[in-house]
Amino acid sequence: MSLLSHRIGWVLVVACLMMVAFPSILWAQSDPSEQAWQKDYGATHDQRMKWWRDARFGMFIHWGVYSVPAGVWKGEESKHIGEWLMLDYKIPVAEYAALTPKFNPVKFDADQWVRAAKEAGMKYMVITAKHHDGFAMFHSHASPYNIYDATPFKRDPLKELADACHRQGMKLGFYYSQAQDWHHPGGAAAKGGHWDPAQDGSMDEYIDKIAVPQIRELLTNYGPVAVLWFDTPVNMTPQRVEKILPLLKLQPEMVVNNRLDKNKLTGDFSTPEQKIPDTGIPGKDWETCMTMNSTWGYKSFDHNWKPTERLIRNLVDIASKGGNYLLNVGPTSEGEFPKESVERLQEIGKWMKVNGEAIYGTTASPLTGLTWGRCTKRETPDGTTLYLHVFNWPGDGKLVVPGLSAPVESATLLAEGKKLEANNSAEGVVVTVPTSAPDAISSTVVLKVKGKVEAR
Ligand code: H79
Repeated sequence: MSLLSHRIGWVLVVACLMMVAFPSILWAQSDPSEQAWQKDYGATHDQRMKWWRDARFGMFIHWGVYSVPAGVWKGEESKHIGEWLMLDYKIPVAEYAALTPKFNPVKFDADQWVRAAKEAGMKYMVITAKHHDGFAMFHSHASPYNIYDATPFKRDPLKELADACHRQGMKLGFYYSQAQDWHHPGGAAAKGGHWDPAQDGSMDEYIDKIAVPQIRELLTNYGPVAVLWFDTPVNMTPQRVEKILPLLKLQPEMVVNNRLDKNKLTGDFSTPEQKIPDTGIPGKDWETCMTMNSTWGYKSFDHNWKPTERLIRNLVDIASKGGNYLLNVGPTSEGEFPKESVERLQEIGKWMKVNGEAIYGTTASPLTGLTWGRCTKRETPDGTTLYLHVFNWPGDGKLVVPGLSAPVESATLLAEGKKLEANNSAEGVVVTVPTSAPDAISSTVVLKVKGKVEAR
């Protein structure tokens, strides 16, 4: 009996040592879904997500052969998102494919795109490698329906972009429509299914012959891939998902979004589209993707541009809830960003140069319901820094942080480094601020307090 308990004791000691030496054991046990989809990964979810959580801001790029019609089909202006034109008008496969000779984006300059993202303060970019129209924006050997083989361009923009990202220190991700493919036989189609017999075929064969080899190409031929972004898992059965999962290990540091399978069992982060969740998504990493006008793929007549103020305040709002902002650009068929996007990126960049510290590497606000704006947080070994993002500058020169009782150490205006007076009071912390706002869109007050500040 005592021998048995002795043995059990040793087993426990060894188990504890294992958990200390290999904490991923604990992590894998605590999250069975992750254990299932990424067993044998070198890095854990938290390790792989570190840069992504610090980044907070990225660029989405929707670029494809749909930039040629640019939302117009046979003289009619489509009411819907530009990259859905083929489904929208049920364009036969051959007729849509006849657009490819007109796609010659000679003005494409990868370094210029990366520079525009970088100057806007974005830390990563995710570009459509293949959207639902099935057209690959890279030199694929799995299908000749790609920009290298099927257009006069005869270049591989993803290779050029990968090299430019590498040169400029930008993380690169690929969007890949794994399920919907309106060109290759067997690919899925949402909303009513196929409209051309050329689309009919076995989806399993499509997965084997197109999706799997193309994902392998993307994860093999372009250097480090930081993000893989799947979309619309129409008819993605567990068996089909199983064929794609092993490929993810080709990039063991990569993070993956949650749209590979219908049940969202895989993925490192959630993906609210065109909306910001009211209170973030507690306990989850998430990224809001959003357009600057009303379309992802370029539409020549979409002038519904969001003002820069909206875009900056969205970024702040998202950071205050612990999420990332993936802001879209839809380049033209000549290979250029629309000038409205360039202007906005530059304006955001100007703001980020001053206020970036209050965004990068911060976490969700412990304070909510702030009438004047938002808050982000950074914990330091000796206390907490709260970044107060003030949208509505107080006319009376008193900025009140209601309910905050942690002892104030200092308050400064981030823009000028100017020291401000701040005091604890019965209603919370009161900061005395200049009468006019340093920035009409959002000004940052840096408030250092003692100890931790937890959400109430
Ligand atoms: O890639 C972008 C979109 O094309 C894709 N996800 C982002 C990132 C996306 N997939 N689905 N949706 C967006 C929403 C689908 C809307 C639709 Fe429709 C409503 C599809 C069919 C009906 C709009 C209206 C497009 C065609 C008709």
